[in-house]
Amino acid sequence: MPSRTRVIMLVDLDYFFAQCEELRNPALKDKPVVVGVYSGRTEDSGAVSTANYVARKFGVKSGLPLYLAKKRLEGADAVFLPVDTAFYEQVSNKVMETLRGYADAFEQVGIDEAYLDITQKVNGNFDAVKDLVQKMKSDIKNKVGVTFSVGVGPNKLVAKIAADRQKPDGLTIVKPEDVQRFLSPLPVDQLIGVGRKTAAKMGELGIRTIGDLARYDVQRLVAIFGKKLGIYFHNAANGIDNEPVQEVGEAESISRIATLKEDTRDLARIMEKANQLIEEIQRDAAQRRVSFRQIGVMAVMTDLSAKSRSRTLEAATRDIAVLRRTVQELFEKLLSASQLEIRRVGVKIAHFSREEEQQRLTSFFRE
Ligand code: DCP
Ligand code: CA
Ligand code: CA
Repeated sequence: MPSRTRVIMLVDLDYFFAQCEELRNPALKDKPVVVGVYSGRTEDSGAVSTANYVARKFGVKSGLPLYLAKKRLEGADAVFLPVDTAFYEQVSNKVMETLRGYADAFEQVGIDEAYLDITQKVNGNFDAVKDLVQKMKSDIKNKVGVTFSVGVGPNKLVAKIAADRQKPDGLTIVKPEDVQRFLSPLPVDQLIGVGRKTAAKMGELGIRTIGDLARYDVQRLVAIFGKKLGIYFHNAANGIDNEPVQEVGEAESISRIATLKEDTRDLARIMEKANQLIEEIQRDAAQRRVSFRQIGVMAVMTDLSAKSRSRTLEAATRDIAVLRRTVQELFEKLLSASQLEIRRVGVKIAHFSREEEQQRLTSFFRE
């Protein structure tokens, strides 16, 4: 097949969890907003999931311990919120549904990113991309109310790096003839697969930028990093990437969350609500014809901190009895790790496989 120039786009939603919180409470917009995972040991133990751009000005970012975030934001009228994955997934689903309509091929990666192959939509013409992106941006602003940043290039690798260049609400287009010039000066750890350790090792070899890596002898890279990685590094640094944009086919997880009639630590009451959620999840999973390997529960405690527990099964299942039993065990565990009462409960299944891919099914949903 003759290789034709592709036009590939990466969409990455801006400060996603925090933007979702602003969406349902616009009064937050001008304040520093921090979304965190509260580990629950003490009031401030846990880490920042993400923060809006107002909070980032204070040096608050993903991964920062919450107590440090609080310290940096002292007196700034900041708002701290627990992660609400179910809500963020709703917002994400709406965005993805709309984005899909703009693509010849669509591939969601994670909750806030997607690749779009738009080659045919723009007739292979990079000069037509800007108008299309502006249309997409205002469409999603109107329909869902969120902003995102976009990178465009001749492949996924370039699109991904480009999307990081201008944020929030950014757009960076790298035409095929500009790829070398674009990549060359960037630090080598911008490439997927070059983590801190690899970057340090490359540094010892005198490789600091992607350009350095592109010029480095490929045979020596193979000798040092092995055949697969060595060749990958060489190609990536030269902006070569032939990975197609491919539909994943399934959402990554199905989850439900609900508020209890009153706060409680009574397992029977918790399971009464959880069983309702489990039934909804089962229906959803059956419709999509998926089995699942991972089961998770989450709870929002009286103090609004969020806790979660999950378990990966030996093999994929769609047995509702397994789901019920595991959910109960996970809630038992969760309760024993805290003195607090539970206010909201959530159940989630993930790690899907399609029924067709499975051997003869050994278990069916029991009603
Ligand atoms: N996330 C998290 N913990 C991390 C990193 C991210 O929980 N250490 C979650 C929260 C983010 C979401 O994943 O909102 C998406 O991650 P991104 O890296 O895309 O970061 P943001 O969307 O928050 O910010 P940006 O505007 O830089 O894309
Ligand atoms: Ca993002
Ligand atoms: Ca992202």
